[in-house]
Amino acid sequence: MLTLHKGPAAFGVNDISPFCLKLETYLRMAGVPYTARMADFGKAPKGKIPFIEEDGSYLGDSQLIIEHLKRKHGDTLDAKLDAAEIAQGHLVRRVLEESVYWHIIQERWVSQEGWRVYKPVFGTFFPPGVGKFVTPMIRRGVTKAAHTQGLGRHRPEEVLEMGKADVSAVAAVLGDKPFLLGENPTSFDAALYAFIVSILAFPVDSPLRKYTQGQQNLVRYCERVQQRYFAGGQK
Ligand SMILES: N[C@@H](CCC(=O)N[C@@H](CS)C(=O)NCC(=O)O)C(=O)O
Repeated sequence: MLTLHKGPAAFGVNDISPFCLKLETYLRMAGVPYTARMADFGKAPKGKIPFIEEDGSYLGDSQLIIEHLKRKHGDTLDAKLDAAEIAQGHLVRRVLEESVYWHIIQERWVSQEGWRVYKPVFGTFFPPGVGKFVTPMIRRGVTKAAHTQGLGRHRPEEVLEMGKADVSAVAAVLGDKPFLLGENPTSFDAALYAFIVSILAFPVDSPLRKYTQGQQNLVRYCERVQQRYFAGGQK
């Protein structure tokens, strides 16, 4: 049995980490049995979450884990995709993971209002009493990382325009299809759901969240995926 090491559920979704939520969504879409537990970063092979444990071995990185699971269990979700569809899915996934992710970081870690809401939830990673002391230090590190990545150097109105451009591009690719690439879910939907719902669910009324709420196809898509794969409740 596979053990998924993940973050806590919050804000009505199964994980505060979009990468953990992506992997958990994939596991559910592909029908891979698993048990879930709160991650201990000390055991993370790459120092990040999610990671999995199988027969005493640990593997990190959501995408490397998905590739491993495809090899092990077969690839029912993506088997029928042609090269152009795989390329389109890949591009959307990379926009979500490499760009939209940093907007989520801005909203939760850098913004004062976001941090006020996020801090106590993130603090649940740590034993009682410890979170209060370590989270400000971690916040300084994350804010520095946002600066190094580049998004953190821009003015708020510039950041917003960049975020809106990403969200509207993703919304345009989805269009009115039930799933990103057509009638059926593929592995790329795990990323689409995880990153967009992470913007929608975070309960701070930021301009980017309001903009995303205005993309009705994305909102309905997240509701559909949540209903189909997470209606049984959170792990
Ligand atoms: N490429 C990795 C990214 C995972 C990632 O960035 N996870 C974040 C949480 S959402 C993390 O563990 N950050 C801790 C750190 O960067 O030290 C994946 O796909 O799993």
